[in-house]
Amino acid sequence: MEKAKYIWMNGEFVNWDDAKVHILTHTLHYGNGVFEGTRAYKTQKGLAIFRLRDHTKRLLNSAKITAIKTPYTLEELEKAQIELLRKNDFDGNVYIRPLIYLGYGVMGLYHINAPVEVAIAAWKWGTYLGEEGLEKGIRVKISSFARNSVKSTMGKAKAVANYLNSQLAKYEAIEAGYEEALLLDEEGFVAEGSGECLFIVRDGVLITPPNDNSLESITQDTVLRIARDKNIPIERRRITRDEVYICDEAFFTGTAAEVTPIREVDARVIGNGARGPITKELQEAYFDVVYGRNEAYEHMLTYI
Ligand code: PPE
Repeated sequence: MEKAKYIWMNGEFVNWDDAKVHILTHTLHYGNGVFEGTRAYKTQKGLAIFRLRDHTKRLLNSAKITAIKTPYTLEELEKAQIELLRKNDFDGNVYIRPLIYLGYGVMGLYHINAPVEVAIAAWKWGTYLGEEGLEKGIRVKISSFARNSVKSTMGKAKAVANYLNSQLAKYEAIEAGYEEALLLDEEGFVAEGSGECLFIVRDGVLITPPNDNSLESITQDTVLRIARDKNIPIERRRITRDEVYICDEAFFTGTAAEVTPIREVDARVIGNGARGPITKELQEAYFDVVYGRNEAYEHMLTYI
């Protein structure tokens, strides 16, 4: 990964190489921490953070869900992210990673007396599933892991602990020669990718599952808004594995993955095995939005 100059830690800008933690950091042992992933794009008017408020709100909500008291307000965290990008003086697109975690000083599961720490890093991060994937589509495997049960882990939180499951699903898919995993829920309905939400297209209708068992994805929401503006019919309902096999088009959405077409699932070719026409239209429209080329969506951008 490409280093940047500074990382924001608890209100201060620290040199990248000095942004360290103690080995008895509570989160390292027990996994209670929450994070965000936000992108900033180099627009014609300079670097702009996409949907900063929504990401920062979700960060604070995640902390609320996992019973962590964040010592900073929404406004303070937004300001910290903006200042971090200004200070680092990036010359390209950036990925921002705020992390709220429990620090050093208390051991044992009862976490409430552990110090709450906040750090924000940002670095230049290119395409998540490859430049070629964005254009030609990726190959996906239905995971042998079910998405975390809503009865035990809380999927509305972008919680560190939830990502053990995602990590193992991703690992399994890659070891099997695929590029990404698609997780079903415990009943067998599509939940989400290891770090993305799923859309399919059937007979011109755009279909994506409700967020019962997936992260409340900001990219999914953006794509749905774009589709509504384009009068593309939308269905929000559960999808089964076999329905994914026989759909006309499929794609993943996520901050990191952006809009990534899927060309194959479990050795079944999707549509004609390339990026489908509706996928292409939505992908291009998404890039127009994040790069500030669509005035109607400019309110979603925070210029640095
Ligand atoms: N589901 C999961 C499990 C998830 O992690 C993400 C984001 C999404 C859906 C899409 O959410 P949104 O970014 O709001 O559209 N995954 C992040 C993690 C990437 C990583 O490997 O780290 C991301 O895209 O930033």
